[in-house]
Amino acid sequence: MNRTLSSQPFLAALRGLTPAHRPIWLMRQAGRYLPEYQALRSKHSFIEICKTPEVSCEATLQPIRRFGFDAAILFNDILVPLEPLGASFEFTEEGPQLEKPIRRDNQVTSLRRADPRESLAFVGDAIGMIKQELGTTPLIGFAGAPFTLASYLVEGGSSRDYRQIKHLLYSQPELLTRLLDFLADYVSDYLRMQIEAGVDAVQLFDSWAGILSHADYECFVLPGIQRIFAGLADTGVPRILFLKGSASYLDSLKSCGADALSLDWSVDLADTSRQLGDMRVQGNLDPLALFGPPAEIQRRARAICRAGDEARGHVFNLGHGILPGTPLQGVEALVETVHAYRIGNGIELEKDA
Ligand code: 1CP
Repeated sequence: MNRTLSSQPFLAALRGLTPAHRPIWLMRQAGRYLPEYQALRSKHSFIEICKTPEVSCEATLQPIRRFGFDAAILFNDILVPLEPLGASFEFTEEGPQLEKPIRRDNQVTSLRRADPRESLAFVGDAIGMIKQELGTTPLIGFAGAPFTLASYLVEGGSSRDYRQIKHLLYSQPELLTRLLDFLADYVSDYLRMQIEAGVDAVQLFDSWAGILSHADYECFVLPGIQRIFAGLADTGVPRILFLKGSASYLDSLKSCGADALSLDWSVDLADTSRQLGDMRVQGNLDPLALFGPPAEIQRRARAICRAGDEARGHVFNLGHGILPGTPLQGVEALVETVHAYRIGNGIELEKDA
């Protein structure tokens, strides 16, 4: 089979064309649930994997080799690009930690305006290497969205109640806006750099923006997302937005400028696809469903594929990242089911028929 890159199922679905089969990749598909990733981690720290192009390339390819996903995602983390700004996270057992959380005016002002082409050259080098190895499988580049990045900067790490970022929003909204604007510029430069290095699609991860009221989402978050996506329109590269908790903001998200919206499991994929009209969708199996029996995974995967028939284009994914400890047989059952599903009529063909 000599298919060109643009007719690959993942890119075809994102362009609203009919793919040869339903494409699937999983958020966080490289990582701790894979024995081969654990072997890599026994030799390298997480940050070393991110910063060493050969090793990042290896981690990126591991899930493709094992499961035959329809897209690879660059192995890195949303927090690594913050280091050149002067905010370097340590990745500990308890999660990412920042020594000095950013909460004061002068801390925002003193964030450095770094050029990702120079300070994150290792990312461009990794992309070049991965593209060489991948052949016709598309590569996804990514960045954290401004609000999620700001949350990590202000909280200093993960958070249970988002107390600090909400405190900033309610007490110094203009300071939060300045921080978000700064991050939107930086993320735009960083994604453009990844596109120039060769990625075939980009995804913004806004894992934390779902904690806001509708009005605050529209006021603080949406403008930055729109600016980032509009700024990349000339590249022609498909743009995906993942927003955990997007159900509350669907009306606003129609105008966010993304080609596709990655949905969590709380929404009905068919209804949401109809509401979104021309926008393509990605999702939306609960990552914990993969811990269930294969027959139940199959049943739920088929239901999601059928719902995806309602969309202008559907890329199968989880509703959030795959969890450490996920059984490999669960992932195998999922990929097999999604690939066997036939678009439009829900009939499965016999393998090799
Ligand atoms: O110990 C280890 O090996 C590190 C574990 C790990 C891994 C494998 C971290 C630390 N990050 C990653 C990889 C990663 N993170 C990728 C790689 C590509 C892939 O296979 O998908 C991507 C895209 C991310 C994105 C990411 N990092 C997000 C957005 C998506 C999401 O899940 O919401 C977030 C919020 C992070 C922060 C982060 N980095 C690492 C951890 C443990 C966390 C989450 C901590 C928390 O809950 O706050």
